[in-house]
Amino acid sequence: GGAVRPRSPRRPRAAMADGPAPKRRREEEEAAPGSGAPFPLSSVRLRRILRDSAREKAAFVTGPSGEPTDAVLILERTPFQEEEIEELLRTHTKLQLQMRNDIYSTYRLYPPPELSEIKATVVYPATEKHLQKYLRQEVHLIRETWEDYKNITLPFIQSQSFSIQWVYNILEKKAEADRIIHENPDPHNGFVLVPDFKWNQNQLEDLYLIALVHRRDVKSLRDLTAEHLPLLRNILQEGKEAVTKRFGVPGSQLRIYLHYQPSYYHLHVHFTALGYDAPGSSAERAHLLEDVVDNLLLDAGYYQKRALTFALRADEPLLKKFQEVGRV
Ligand code: M7G
Repeated sequence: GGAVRPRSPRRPRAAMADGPAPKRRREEEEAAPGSGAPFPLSSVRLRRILRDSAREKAAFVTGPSGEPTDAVLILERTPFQEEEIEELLRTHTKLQLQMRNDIYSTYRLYPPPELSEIKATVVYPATEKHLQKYLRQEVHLIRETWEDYKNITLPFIQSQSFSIQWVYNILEKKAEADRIIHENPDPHNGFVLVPDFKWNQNQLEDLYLIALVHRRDVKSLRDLTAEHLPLLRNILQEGKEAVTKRFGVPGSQLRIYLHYQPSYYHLHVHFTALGYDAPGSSAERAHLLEDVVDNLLLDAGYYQKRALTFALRADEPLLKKFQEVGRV
């Protein structure tokens, strides 16, 4: 399809765009992981809106599906920092009245460039699965028993899941090495704590970090047994300490949890600010690490016994597999 024109330049949107134009191919190759060259944003063309989210204030763009130049671009406004507000009031370039009624009035306020930062996340080259991930769709709840996991989910994730090369790059210090907040180098019970790429580290309101375990044999919550308790306790204790030390946020203001299902099948733990309504912190996806530890103490095989609930998008192939056997 042709390019979709933004419906309103001020509203957040989600879109698809063409990948970089072919004449920029050399530049793209130079923009390979680790090269440091910026993504050639000006040669991207808007193709389709994937998601238009007021909450995340995000835009998504990509090239023609199936082509090697596919890209997903996420644009989002970041929260105000307190000290920026005075600066904004002093230096705004224009204030345009929209409406006035009694004691109420609304304006359009135009900030100077240094106060109008937009966080841009690029996935390039993006796979079809990335497009699906960012496409807003109807969702359905699945109640997955252990049998379902073994017979349906596990074979599926083994054939389909996202590459976790980016995780190995962090663990091997080939990427984001300068961003590491804390590391426990033990190959069995150690982990690396880094800022999640959803967080720009400008303000603590949307603090988001991720702990990636060194061992590579744990795919998700489903694999956890009492054997993993020392690892999980290290993440909980050292992770909290490191965040408090670096960012001054106490453990009592952190939401520390795992996703089930995750997008990436290498065990990792999310650390988000308690006051931040982080995407994926909903009841059908987030499992508090402290609860996970308690459950494993009660029963070493807890996560190989109980059913787990999660949501799947309408056109995800895994949903089809559950539908085929009458589980949805
Ligand atoms: P998840 O629960 O597997 O999937 O979490 P989700 O993305 O659907 O939540 C993976 C987490 O890793 C997410 O919070 C991502 O934002 C984060 N993440 C993904 N990638 C590809 C990167 C990356 O390259 N660097 C960093 N620092 N974080 C990432």
